[in-house]
Amino acid sequence: MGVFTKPGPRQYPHQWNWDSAVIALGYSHFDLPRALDEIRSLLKAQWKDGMVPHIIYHTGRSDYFPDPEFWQINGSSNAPLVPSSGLTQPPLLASIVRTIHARTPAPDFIHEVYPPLLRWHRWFHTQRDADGSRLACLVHPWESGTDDSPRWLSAIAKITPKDLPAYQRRDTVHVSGSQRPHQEDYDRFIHLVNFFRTSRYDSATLLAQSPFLVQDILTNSILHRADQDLRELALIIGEPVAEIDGWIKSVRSTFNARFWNEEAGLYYDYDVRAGRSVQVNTEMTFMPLVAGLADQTQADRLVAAHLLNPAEYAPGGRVRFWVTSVSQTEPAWEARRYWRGPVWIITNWLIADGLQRYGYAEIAAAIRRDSLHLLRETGFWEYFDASDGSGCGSPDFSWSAALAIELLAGGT
Ligand code: 2M8
Repeated sequence: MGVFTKPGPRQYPHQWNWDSAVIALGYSHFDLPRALDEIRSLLKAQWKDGMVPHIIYHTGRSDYFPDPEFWQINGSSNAPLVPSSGLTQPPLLASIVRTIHARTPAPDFIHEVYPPLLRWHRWFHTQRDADGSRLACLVHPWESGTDDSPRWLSAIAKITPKDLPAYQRRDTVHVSGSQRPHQEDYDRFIHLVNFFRTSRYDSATLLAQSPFLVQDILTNSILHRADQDLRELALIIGEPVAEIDGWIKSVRSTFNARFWNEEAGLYYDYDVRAGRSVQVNTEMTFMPLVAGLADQTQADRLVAAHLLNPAEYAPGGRVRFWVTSVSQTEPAWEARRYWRGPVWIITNWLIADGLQRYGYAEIAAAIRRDSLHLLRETGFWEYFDASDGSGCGSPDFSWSAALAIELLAGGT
């Protein structure tokens, strides 16, 4: 679209946060200026408090719902000039910027984007810190990037939608409803947005009162890895690192106590509102490997007992391809409903990266091979049925294409 790239031509006609980070990585292989522009247009919508929003509507309304007006972000004094959503998404960006710079040095660009990146990370570690741990909280399943995951079912089941604004769902126009969230869950998503806009997106109110408040292993792993990459960017341009070191130290000292379940040998999300661990086995359990947050014994258990188990994740039983997004042992597992079981190229890429760090190069290679096989045989789909490899969701999906380039170039 000139300065930004749609995740999918019809289903997702605006700019999305973590999609754009990955898309920029794809562009960087053949058009560096275009990659940097993608990142610039994402940061252009940064809120005054530092949040980088999850959807940016550079081109105004479309047939996507929620439309820009629905968010009512002007109720907040922090809103940017560009229309955006009032939520964020997993902060992959600092890591992507570091990777791009490592391949093709772009020091002026680092000078340009370091301050907004630092402010975004600071926002996560302060405005979304519910307990002084520096772990980030999410207030909506959309912020997790995996909104339909069964890991959110117990938390959203407690939400009873009330006084819902009139709205017309559009996500089932271009993609079959059987591959999209259930209607009762969608109503809960809208109930939450309605609460946030009434609260004028005030962070303190959200932390105190949002009916959905979780500490999530995907976001916190990505953030912790991104903090380490942000630190490297700071050193490149001679900026102080003490504040970042404080976040890194604090998260390292609390992450395992909060998320690791010794009995199951799995990482679980934590429902802050309910004050308990969410004992649902999804592929997010492997994400702490991306950030170096597991010790080798934990990593070995995750791999031997879970990743290699055909009853859970390994190809061989019901699934033929790495890595089903949810363990097949979960009652909510579904082959084709999004974030309930299908294979996603973005999470495959992240898991392979984590495995490589812990000495599992062969399994990492198998996951990358399966990813490329699915893309080659089926096309650039948004997600794939792990049992037969067929494509689901949006066709011509941008991060699938971007990661095909990255994987073919041998990137990890
Ligand atoms: C999906 O989420 C959007 C809402 O943000 C949707 O369902 O309409 C998720 O897969 C999310 O991770 C992704 O960023 C977005 C665009 O690809 O689609």
